[in-house]
Amino acid sequence: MAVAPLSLANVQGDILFGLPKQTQSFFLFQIDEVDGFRSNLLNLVPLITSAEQTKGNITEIRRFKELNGLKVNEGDGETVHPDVITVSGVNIAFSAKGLAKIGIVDDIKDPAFSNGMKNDAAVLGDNGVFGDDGFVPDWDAAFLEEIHGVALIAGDSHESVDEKLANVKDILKTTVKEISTLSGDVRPGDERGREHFGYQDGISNPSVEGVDAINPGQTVINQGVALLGRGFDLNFSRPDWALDGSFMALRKLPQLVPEFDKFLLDTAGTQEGADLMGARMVGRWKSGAPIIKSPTQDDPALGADAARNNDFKFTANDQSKCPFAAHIRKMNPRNDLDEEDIRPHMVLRRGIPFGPEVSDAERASNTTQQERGLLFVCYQSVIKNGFSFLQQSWANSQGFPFPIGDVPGFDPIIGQQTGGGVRQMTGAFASNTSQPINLVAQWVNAKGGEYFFSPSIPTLRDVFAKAT
Ligand code: N7H
Repeated sequence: MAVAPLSLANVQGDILFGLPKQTQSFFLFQIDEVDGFRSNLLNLVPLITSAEQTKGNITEIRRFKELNGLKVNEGDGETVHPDVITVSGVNIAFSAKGLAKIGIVDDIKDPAFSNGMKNDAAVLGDNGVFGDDGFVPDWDAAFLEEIHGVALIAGDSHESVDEKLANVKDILKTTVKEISTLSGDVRPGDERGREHFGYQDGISNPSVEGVDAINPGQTVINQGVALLGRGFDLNFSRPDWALDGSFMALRKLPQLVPEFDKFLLDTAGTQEGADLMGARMVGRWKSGAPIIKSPTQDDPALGADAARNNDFKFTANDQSKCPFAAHIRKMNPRNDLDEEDIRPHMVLRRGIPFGPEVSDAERASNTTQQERGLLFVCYQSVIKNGFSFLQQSWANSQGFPFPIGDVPGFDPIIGQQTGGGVRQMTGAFASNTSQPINLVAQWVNAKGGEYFFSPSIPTLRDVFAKAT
């Protein structure tokens, strides 16, 4: 049967556009009472924000920002200015155990989803121990529990998000048990849009064919790389109810910010050198300017210009301007690989920072005392092509992107191996790119996560929910 053209009204908003957010909560729950839950879900469906609504919200926010000369973020959802536009959105997604609990037969054919992220943790390179019962990752207790689902609530302020969350809880009532609620916030002031190491985030996301406008340099992906049951994804013969859903990978990724900064300063010797080395590790300066276009100093005008900040390619077999292992080169090896070999691995990133700003005491002692980092979220139609592949086969693989010459080493930001051990990369020193550097510590250490399925709104209403 031919599939009807994509309707944005059917898809959950976070997938295709990213729910606009100043703050976001992730309500992780376990389903206690199945019939009650399925019938309450019917009442929750009207609250679920579609891609169509999200697109409308983003258009409104952008218009406001342009009129008021405020910075527009491209790519990773849109940040809302607090107290100006009131907007809050709700999405919901289920783990494989959650589907089993409500009696949906998991014939979706994604082994990583069906096994859950905990069973992927060793392969992903997370810290942990191998015991009699297999690998136990060094994760927060909440993520070691059986998680059935997550409600995502994003909005302009804590007030509106808390109100919406109370609304959701009120609808689901006692049919669910709260496991934990994670909260993230866009960083304050000039750090808006930046992750905790200080780099502008949310610049590069692929454009989904027929869905959004294309910025210069942006890769266009087939709808089936993001959504199940369409285009490229038709290769996987999914059940009908999977159409227009997407797999969501959620990761809690604490970052050791003062430790990272100290490493850069100690290794490079001067603040200027540290800034350059940090930019070479990320592949962009803190402003977002790509180092391949501005190799010796930051260029904030370039970083802020959506027409130019994503319009570049790397030079194959050459890391003089940008290391092979730089985070954005590992994650999107433009020109190291043919574009058609990169496209199936592209994900839609929708994360948000969490935790407080670094305090004076932490800066002075070069030691993290309060947990902060990234609540990383990405969507894809095949987990082993998307998140899991990027982490395992590109970030953690020392040879990737397999240039002629120097061995790239680990992605210095997220590359990892279970059991620790030495992490190295080449290309960190601009003056001698073949010189390997010992990365000494790992500054991002996963503390949990799960794979979820974010169903279409019709599937939520007609298949997952059930009147009693
Ligand atoms: Fe990354 N960082 O601060 O260094 N990331 N990331 N990421 N990331 C990107 O281009 C960061 C993580 C991707 O198309 C930027 O939007 C941090 C995971 C991809 O050119 C910055 C963490 C995975 C891209 C960071 C983290 C990815 C990307 C530049 C964890 C997937 C786009 C801003 C704490 C497995 C590449 C931008 C492209 C960009 C950082 C995690 C993937 C600054 C701190 C786990 C695909």
